[in-house]
Amino acid sequence: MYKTDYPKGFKDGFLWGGATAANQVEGGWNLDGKGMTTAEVIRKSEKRTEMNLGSVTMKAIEEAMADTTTDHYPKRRGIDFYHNYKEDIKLFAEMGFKSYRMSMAWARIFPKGNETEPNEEGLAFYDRVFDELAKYDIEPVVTLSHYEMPLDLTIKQNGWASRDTITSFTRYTDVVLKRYKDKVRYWLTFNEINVSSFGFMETGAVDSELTEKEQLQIRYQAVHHQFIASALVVEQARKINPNFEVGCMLARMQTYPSTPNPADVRAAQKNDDLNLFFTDVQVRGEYPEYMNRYFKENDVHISMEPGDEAILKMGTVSYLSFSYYMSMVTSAGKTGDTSLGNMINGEKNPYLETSDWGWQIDPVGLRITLNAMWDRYRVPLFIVENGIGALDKLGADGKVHDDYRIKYLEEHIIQMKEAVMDGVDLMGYTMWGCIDLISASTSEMSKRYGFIYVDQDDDGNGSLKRYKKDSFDWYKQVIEANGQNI
Ligand code: BGP
Repeated sequence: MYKTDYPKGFKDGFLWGGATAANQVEGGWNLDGKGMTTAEVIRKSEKRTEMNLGSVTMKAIEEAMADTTTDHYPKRRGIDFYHNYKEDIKLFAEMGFKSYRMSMAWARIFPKGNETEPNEEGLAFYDRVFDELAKYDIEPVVTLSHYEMPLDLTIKQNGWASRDTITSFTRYTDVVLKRYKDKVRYWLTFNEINVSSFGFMETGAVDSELTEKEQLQIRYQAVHHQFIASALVVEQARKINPNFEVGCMLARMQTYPSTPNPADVRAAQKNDDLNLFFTDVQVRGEYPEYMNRYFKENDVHISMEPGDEAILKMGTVSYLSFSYYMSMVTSAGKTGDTSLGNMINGEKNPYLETSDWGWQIDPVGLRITLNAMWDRYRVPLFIVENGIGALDKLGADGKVHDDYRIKYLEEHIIQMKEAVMDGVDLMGYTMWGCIDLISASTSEMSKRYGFIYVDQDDDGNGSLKRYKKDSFDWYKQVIEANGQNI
């Protein structure tokens, strides 16, 4: 019997909130015993693109470690959340946040990645943050690894290229899962795990001097190690606290064909499979068949150990989270005009407008993605990143009139609601960069996402004072009404 009714809006307890990552907000990069991370050797002057995510060399790392220039400062200084977290969380609470997605800097806990004992001061910092969130009933959603790892693991074992990194990671996760057992319920293992197939930022493996073929090999092997690590975390979590929810996190790139030509439709389907490969493994617990052919044709050989298959099967996630900023277009043969994108570029979609950074804005694409992912996986979905990077201007009145941001978010939330009415199980929405932070791809401050403006420019000048943007009050109303006001 089919149901004669359908949901009219977001469920009770919907996790409205915002998201950040440790390396983009915290600062305090060398305080209280913290070790250096891979995020802190990335130069501001070297723009990250699909092509150079893997371009960090060992020489560049050595230079960064010795560096006295300011080229690496943005992620080392962040917006000084390390000292401002109380003020920032208070502002989140004022907006009525139900959840706050944040990440932990692994190198605060294990500065060099392989110590036998964790760094107590690092653990104490996150205790303070979680306690502050608890004061306002804000549920933390914690990413265990968001584009960073202890730099020593890169130097000594080439990051996730080495199987040994699984042990380093699960030692860290064992400590934090136990320590925060009663403070955190929602965990995410790797931010945008698919970005590992683009290189250094996610794998922590230096592969810039390798051929393309060798890069593909090392990156997919690194991905395999992350899959195993993630599955082992799910198992650890089950034992430590059965109420834990451990999810995966994908940079979702819904791909459209450039024309109805079946060849283009097939090209788009293939692209989509390469994107969904990661969630196929983490949600379904096994490598999908179509990847066997892809690996064969691209001469990639994944080295697996006996027992790996069983680990993947046992360690499937209980929810699927993803970032959504745009959709992509692809063709089978010739490629049209290029459009810029989040980590990866595609073709221009003539029906869409773009952000100041050329990302194609596509709210309906979010609904398409939500419906398709729900159909494919049937596990609760969580949008943990969505938003618009813009060149906000602080006016003389101390305000930022960001009507374009309100428009962007409103249009996306309308589509989320449509998907929910279609029956999609959506757990929450954490808008990316709820407070202005350092951009992941440009290492700049001027690409702003927040409801809260932070006074700092690309050169690190500014008071770091926080100001509410117009979107601040708008989002507060959305949360208050549980999205029923739009
Ligand atoms: C995602 C990352 C975030 C974030 C966001 C916006 O890919 O998970 O860390 O930065 O994109 O990207 P950017 O900062 O490059 O505008």
